Amino acid sequence: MPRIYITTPIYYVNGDPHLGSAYTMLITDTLARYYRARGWETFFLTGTDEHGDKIEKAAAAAGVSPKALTDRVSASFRAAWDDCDITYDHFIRTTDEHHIRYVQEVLARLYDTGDIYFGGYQGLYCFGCERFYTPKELRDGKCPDHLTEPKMIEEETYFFRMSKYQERLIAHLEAHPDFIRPEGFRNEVVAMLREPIGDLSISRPKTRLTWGIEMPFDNRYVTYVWFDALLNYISALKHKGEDVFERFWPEAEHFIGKDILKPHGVFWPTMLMAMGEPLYRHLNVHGFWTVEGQKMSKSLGNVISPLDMKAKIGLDAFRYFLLRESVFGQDADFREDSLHARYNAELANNIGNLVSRSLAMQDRYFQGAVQPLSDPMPEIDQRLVAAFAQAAAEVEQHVTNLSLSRALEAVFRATDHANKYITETAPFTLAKDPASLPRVGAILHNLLEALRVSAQLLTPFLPDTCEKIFAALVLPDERKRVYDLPWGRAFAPGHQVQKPQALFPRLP
Ligand code: ME8
Repeated sequence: MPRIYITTPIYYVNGDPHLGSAYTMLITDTLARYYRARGWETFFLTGTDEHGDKIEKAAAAAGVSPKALTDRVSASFRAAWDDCDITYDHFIRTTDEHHIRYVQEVLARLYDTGDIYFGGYQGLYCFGCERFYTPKELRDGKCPDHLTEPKMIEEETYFFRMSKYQERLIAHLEAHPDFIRPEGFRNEVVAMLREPIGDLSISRPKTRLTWGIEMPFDNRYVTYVWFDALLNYISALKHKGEDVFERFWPEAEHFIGKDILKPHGVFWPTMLMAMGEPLYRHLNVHGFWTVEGQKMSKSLGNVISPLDMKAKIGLDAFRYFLLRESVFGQDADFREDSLHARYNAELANNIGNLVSRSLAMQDRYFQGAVQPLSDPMPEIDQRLVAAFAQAAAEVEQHVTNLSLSRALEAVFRATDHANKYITETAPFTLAKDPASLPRVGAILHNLLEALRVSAQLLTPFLPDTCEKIFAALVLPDERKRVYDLPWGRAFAPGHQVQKPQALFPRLP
């Protein structure tokens, strides 16, 4: 059985879940649902990143201990993802005992092998990013992400001998051209590797920061938050058991936003090399969302909350919009008018309308009882079957390439075709003549099949909606999951389907 290990970044607990983190969660949740439904062994990990200066400062500002802050915010992240029906298999916190032990074990091991050593350091540090910047990486002397001037810091520190693995990483990228995807981000990492990457400072003196994992060989220092955080991808699996780790590593598909490319594209693979572990399969990097053309920020008051969106338009509509509107790897803009337009045109008029018209006619003309198909099928019916077969093939291809919007587009082309089939075959006119009722029954049977296949293809994207469609079709669980069930085999004549409920009421 094929296996996949899907991960999200672990989020800092100095903020709340928002459109950006929700987007990463929705992409990964959709993929986890997709692969699980197709019988892959799937492990889906998310969690919270809780150490470091940023968190210590946020706790001080809130007048609480770091532990109290992290407990509260981590729980609120978890609750938000639960409310969004994110089907993660494990939620890791970097303050979990098992994670701390694992980080210390790795540190001790690399210290013994000589890949961690003590030295002096001077550099420009951005506290927002929790990392040092080279002058070249700055824009007008400022951190390009936070637009603040980094601080010059001079201290003694433990280093991770990252430079030792630079050549091996370059060779790996050459041998695995899609290791980091899409290509633009791979090229960015390749460019970083053209310069000497140097060694990585991985400790912070307790005189400056206490909220971190203590270095096992020197209690005057805590561990740099990125060295700690990246290890979550392995500590979580080990926590579940050595067998789980053996099964899922290195089947990792990491998903991140473009802001954290360097830690994942340079620090993490070199750490894995030093640890003697195989590298992850892919680093999948998505773009950033803006809101009505502007960067999302608390001060602008334009932060979009996934739970507000759930209350406003429903979870599936929010999921649909984020997945349909963006191209993986590119930036996207969240606009109320696009959301409104897509909701009405695609959810209400296309799929919503197809479901309600088909089931309403089935109820009106046959009291919900399924009728036989035409044998042989007329050309127009065969074309409908072909449209859905094509959608199924395209979904598979696009999901594999992470083109989730194109996968959705492919299904919606088929449902659009089904709506046109209703107009062209006009069952509502035929039904006026009792002699035509067998043809009406066959047309409606085709439409029920169209609904079944649509729901099957859309389940990972619109889980709640598809559950409602399956419920109305009264299909047993095992038949929902058979992807190669031939057209016409799902519903025996006489099978009772139910009346529709409005899936996506039109927005005014
Ligand atoms: O970086 N558009 O955590 P973080 C799209 N703790 N995605 C966005 C976004 C936006 N406008 N804003 C944030 C960290 N994201 C570290 C990660 S992993 C070992 C440690 C998403 O809370 C996107 O996935 O700052 C981005 O990479 C992540 O949130 C950053 O989350």
